Amino acid sequence: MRFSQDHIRQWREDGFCIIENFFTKEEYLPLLSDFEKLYGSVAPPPGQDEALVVSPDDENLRKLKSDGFKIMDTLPYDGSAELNLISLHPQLIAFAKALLGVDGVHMYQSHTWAKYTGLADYEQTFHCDFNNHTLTCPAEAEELRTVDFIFYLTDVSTEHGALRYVTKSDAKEILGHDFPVKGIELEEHYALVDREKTVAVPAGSLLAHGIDTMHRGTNLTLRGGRRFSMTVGFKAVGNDQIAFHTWQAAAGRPWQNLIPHAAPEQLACLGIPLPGDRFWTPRTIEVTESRWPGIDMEPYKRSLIGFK
Ligand SMILES: O=C(O)CCC(=O)C(=O)O
Ligand SMILES: [Fe+2]
Repeated sequence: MRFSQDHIRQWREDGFCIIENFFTKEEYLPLLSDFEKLYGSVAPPPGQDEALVVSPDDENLRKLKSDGFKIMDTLPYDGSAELNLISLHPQLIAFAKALLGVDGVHMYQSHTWAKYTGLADYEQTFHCDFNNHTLTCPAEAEELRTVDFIFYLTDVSTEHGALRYVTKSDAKEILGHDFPVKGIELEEHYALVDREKTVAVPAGSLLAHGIDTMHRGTNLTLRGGRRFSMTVGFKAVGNDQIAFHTWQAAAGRPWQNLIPHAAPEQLACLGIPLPGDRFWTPRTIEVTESRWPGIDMEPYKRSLIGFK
């Protein structure tokens, strides 16, 4: 296991926990060439790769903010099987289950995100992420919460747009409540900044938080700097309150980069029933096998044997 009881306790109490070097070099280094292929062409050229200085009344500000979200993709990725499988890494799944205290999880979000110095304004005010994950509010019951992972494929220093956060107890003390729907006044924002912690970590590190935590993105300031990360969300199986992507939303997406390479436990996180589920019959196995050439249906077939 790459996590401990102490990490789980920290996540529950503070809302955040960081595990440095969660992924090995062998796991994250190959993904750098995927990121280069996907985003290398948008990297600002010399001369435009310096810290962006924008004032709050810059009329371009809205565009510069939205530009920051452009250099992102959603699973399945137009890249290697390794890139497609990293957000379903068995240790990530195990950690999500342990944090939520459940036996089964679904992955409901998986993004790549490349940030470059000078490309966009990544500076954010303190916020919680629940607005686009639920129509109600963050849950209190442990198993109904969400696990939102961010992991980094490049080293992150304060000059690489390190995420800042405030622990739940500090946020409550400063704001006088833990009622995230209220929004943050500028004065409160600066009080949170005074108490913030910085996620400056080596490549391969993992940050776990939830949709009820106060955090913010910041600008990259190092000339020619880049920050490659992935954002991955898990919820308990059957938690219909939480959603982000609909994996089935469009035909023709590059699932062949993932499905034939994944184990049943990884596919189950996308909603594909585990072997032994009553969905699987000789016919559904045959049709699924011809839809996804190369998929290993043996475990599903073996689970049928008892049926016959
Ligand atoms: O990328 C980051 O460091 C944080 C971004 C963030 O919090 C957001 O976009 O909601
Ligand atoms: Fe956020």
